Amino acid sequence: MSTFDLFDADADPAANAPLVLEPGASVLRGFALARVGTLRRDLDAVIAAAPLRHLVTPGGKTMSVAMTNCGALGWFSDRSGYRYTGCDPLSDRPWPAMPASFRALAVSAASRAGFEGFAPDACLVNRYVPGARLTLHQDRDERQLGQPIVSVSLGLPAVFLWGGAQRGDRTRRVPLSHGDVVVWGGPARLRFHGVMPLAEGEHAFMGACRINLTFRCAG
Ligand code: MD3
Ligand code: FE
Repeated sequence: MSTFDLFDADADPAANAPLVLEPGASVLRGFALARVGTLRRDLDAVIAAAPLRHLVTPGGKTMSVAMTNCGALGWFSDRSGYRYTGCDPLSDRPWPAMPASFRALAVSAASRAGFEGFAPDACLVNRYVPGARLTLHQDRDERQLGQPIVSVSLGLPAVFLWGGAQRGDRTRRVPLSHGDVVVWGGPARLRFHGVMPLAEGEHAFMGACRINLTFRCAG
C-alpha cells in the first residue's frame, strides 16, 4: 500500500474545487462543512426513529460498524444475505424519510462532481467508533449502477482504502475528514474499497465517532 498524496488539497484554500482521483471519483474537501449543524440535528432524528445496530453478515459475523438508514430503501444484512428493504426489520415500519437537508447536500455534491440529476432513494448511516472498520468490498446490491454514490464524512478522520476492479489489486489510502464529500460513479463505481480501523480520538462536534452517510439510488 502507498499513501495517496492528497495533502496538497488539504492545504488549498479553494478546498471545494473537486479533486479527481480517477475518472468518476472526486473528493470535495469540506463540501458539507457549512451544513453540519443541520445535518447533525436531522441525523439525531433519524437515529431516534431507527436506532443504529450491528448487522450480521451472511457468513455469521457481527459487523463492527453500526448502521441504520433513511429514505425509501435501506440496506440490510443478516444470515440470509445482503438486500435493500422498504421497512426497518427491527420495527417493521418504513425507514425514516430522507431529510431534505441530506438529499439537497447529496444532489449538489453529485452535480458539483459532474453527475446531474442524481436521485438518491437510500441513505445508509454508518457509525464507526475507535477500532471499527469495513473490510474490502464492492457495492453491487444496487440496481442502477449508472448512478453515482455520494459519501459524506462527519466526525473523527478515517483512512479510506481504495482498490481496483479485483479484490487482490493494490489499494491506496485516502484520508477523509469531517465535512469531506466523495462522489463515486462511472468507471469507479465497482471499485473494491474499505475503511481502516478508526483511530482513537475525540471530535469536538461529533464526539468519539465517525459517521458516514452514503447516498445511493438503489431501487
Ligand atoms: C468507492 N462505506 O457503506 S462510503 C459502504 O466510509 C461503504 O462508511 C464507507 O463503503 C464508509 O458500503 C465508504 C464511500 C464509497 C461508497 C461506495 C463506493 C466509496 C466507494 C463504491 C465504489 C468505490
Ligand atoms: Fe461500500
